[in-house]
Amino acid sequence: MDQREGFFARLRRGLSRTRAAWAGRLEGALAEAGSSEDDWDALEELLLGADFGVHATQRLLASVRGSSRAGNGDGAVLLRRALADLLKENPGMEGRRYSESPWVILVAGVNGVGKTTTIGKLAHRLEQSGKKVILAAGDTFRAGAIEQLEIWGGRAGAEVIKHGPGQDPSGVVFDAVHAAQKRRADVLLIDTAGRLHNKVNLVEELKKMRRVLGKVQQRAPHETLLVLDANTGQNAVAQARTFQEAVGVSGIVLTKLDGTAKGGVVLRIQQELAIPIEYVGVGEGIDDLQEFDSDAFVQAFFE
Ligand SMILES: Nc1nc2c(ncn2[C@@H]2O[C@H](COP(=O)(O)OP(=O)(O)OP(=O)(O)O)[C@@H](O)[C@H]2O)c(=O)[nH]1
Ligand SMILES: [Mg+2]
Repeated sequence: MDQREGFFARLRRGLSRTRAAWAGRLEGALAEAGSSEDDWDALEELLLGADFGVHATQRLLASVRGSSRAGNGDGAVLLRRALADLLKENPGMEGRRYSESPWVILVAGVNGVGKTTTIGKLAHRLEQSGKKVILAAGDTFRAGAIEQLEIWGGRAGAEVIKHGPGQDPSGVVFDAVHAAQKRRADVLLIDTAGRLHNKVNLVEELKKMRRVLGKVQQRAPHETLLVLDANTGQNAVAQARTFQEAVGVSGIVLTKLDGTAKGGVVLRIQQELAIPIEYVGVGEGIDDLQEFDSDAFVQAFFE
């Protein structure tokens, strides 16, 4: 694969399963829609099938039906426009990042969703744009987690601050902020443990990390990114609610879009949670993370 394959091409490839499963059928249903109530029901079924969720599906349908009644053009164009409009309702941070240094980003999520991989990809992107990045090995729980982060640090060219396995993650965070301050790093990315079985402890640990961060650097963490696996649908929404209540979430990273045929989950998550999607993961490679761009998403979904 060409390493310099463009961002859009990667996104398009990441969405290929979704596109193959739904784009043609949606456009087909839209070409019919309007003649009877059954046609709209068929469209609704398709949107639910692509994992847009009930709330977003109703809003999309209302918008398309409204414009269609007003005679505002063909259904497929109306759906794209409605999708793009809804996706813009919760814009991400975009240009508002990195105004303080170190800019501290806490990365959370249940196990296996792609936290460590996302940190590696993000560190690479930042290093490529000339930022100095430090990684904190805050997952001291899972065997091999520290080594995994070190491998990513090596690939991205970012130093890793670590303690031993089983040590208190808040201690790692404390040291990592000091190291980032001393070395004048631009960004500190904090990896955390994501174990499913004792959620209470996980959440308590995250709360403690946040408290420690706030003490050693005002306003830190500047972002708390929650990583969600695009394949988990409704469960992802439930996970986000838990984390949102416990530690606050500034943005979502939606990973493994390339592994799902239900890319509608992007809109569902953004609508049901009212939390911006900041990044999407479209593969396992170091270049397979993108800032979420709603227009590019809509285009890649259909074309
Ligand atoms: N296809 C695909 N795989 C991904 C993506 N992001 C992560 N993965 C894979 O998902 C698996 C788990 O990734 P990790 O980064 O280890 O996940 P984690 O959340 O850190 O897991 P724990 O540390 O065990 O909680 C790995 O095999 C990754 O390569 C993505 O966008 N697409
Ligand atoms: Mg991990």
